[in-house]
Amino acid sequence: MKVPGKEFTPYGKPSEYEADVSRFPSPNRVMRNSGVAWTPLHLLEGSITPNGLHFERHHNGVPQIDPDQHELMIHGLVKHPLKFTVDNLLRYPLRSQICFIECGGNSNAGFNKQPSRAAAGYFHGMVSCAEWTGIPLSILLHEAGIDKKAKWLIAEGGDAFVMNISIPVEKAMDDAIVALYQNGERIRPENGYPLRLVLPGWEGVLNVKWLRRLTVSDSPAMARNETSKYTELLPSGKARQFTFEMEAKSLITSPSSGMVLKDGPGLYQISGLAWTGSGKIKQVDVSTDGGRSWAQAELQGPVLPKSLTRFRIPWHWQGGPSILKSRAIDETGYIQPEREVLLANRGRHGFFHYNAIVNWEVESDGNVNHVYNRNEKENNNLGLDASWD
Ligand SMILES: Nc1nc2c(c(=O)[nH]1)N[C@H]1C(S)=C(S)[C@@H](COP(=O)(O)O)O[C@H]1N2
Ligand SMILES: [Mo]
Repeated sequence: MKVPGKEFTPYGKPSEYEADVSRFPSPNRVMRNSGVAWTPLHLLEGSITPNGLHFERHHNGVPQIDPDQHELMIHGLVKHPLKFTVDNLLRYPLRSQICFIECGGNSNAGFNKQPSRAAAGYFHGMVSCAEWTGIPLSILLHEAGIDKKAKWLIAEGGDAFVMNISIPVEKAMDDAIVALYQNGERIRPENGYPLRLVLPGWEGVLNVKWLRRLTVSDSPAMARNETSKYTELLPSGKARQFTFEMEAKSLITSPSSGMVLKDGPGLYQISGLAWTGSGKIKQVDVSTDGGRSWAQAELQGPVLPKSLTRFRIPWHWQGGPSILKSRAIDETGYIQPEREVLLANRGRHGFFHYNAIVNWEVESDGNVNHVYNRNEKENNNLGLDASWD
């Protein structure tokens, strides 16, 4: 460079050459403001999601909330109903926690009969990881003095959907946060500005954005998003409900679907993400021969509970066709299942909590594609098209 560079900027942006690194808004939305925008996991490294790329899932758009007008109310089965402005809340002791948020509908294209042609992030990118800073909800509940009969909290958002959902009091008293900051700056409007609930390790839908009300109750609300949606219909005809914790999952982000190994045979690095709502990831195994043999990947430390954990392993690609898989094991001993095992247990009407092992096939010409296991019998030809909801 022989000439002076550009001026200072008040708020930095990625290089103009990185314009393709963007969220992917869901197509085929029935309503313009209801849907998702996926995080481009395949275009990112490390384990923290930049704020502008955190996935978005809204049921009726992003409300514009003036923080000076916003209030949070805690009432119901409490001794002292309380109301807080954002300024009131900022005087409380803050706590930061890095954790992932994952939509229960993440990866549910895996229920489809045909493998998804989408890039890894535009198929599995309803998960992101950030450092959330806010007030432990237990502090506010102690101040309100919750009744012994209290079992549930009904959390309500200030969006036009007026999202409401029930949260067990134990989780609220354990590690729930009323978050104000996301990766050091105030939460982005898309992710809940000025306030959201963060329930580390629990299903995305419980992390109520634009939080305005917590009603302490002895029973759940039986709201739309815990009855008709975010429950999983099983082959028995019964549905699982209140499936809060996200089970262990992993995904190779590079190389992954849609990429091309342009340089031909030789040494590559396999890199991916693993996470579990149960605590820490203990081990990630990687196979390059469709699951016949496995090797243990290196986990990037520090391995944090309920957070995205980066794993990496070198791979010498011989040039022939090869099927890459990753398999997460968490500290409870839970092992990420193969797709046929998940489908045998859960059927294909469930839509939510799809966490099966993912296969990427590297073809001889270096093209990478999503495939299902060769031996898998498509014995359940229901032909469902999974949705993000
Ligand atoms: N108020 C409100 N909160 C909400 C939602 C919503 O539509 N309205 N969507 C929920 C769902 S389904 C998910 S997966 C997460 C997504 O959080 P994010 O958009 O910050 O990634 O927010 C949850 N909280
Ligand atoms: Mo969700």
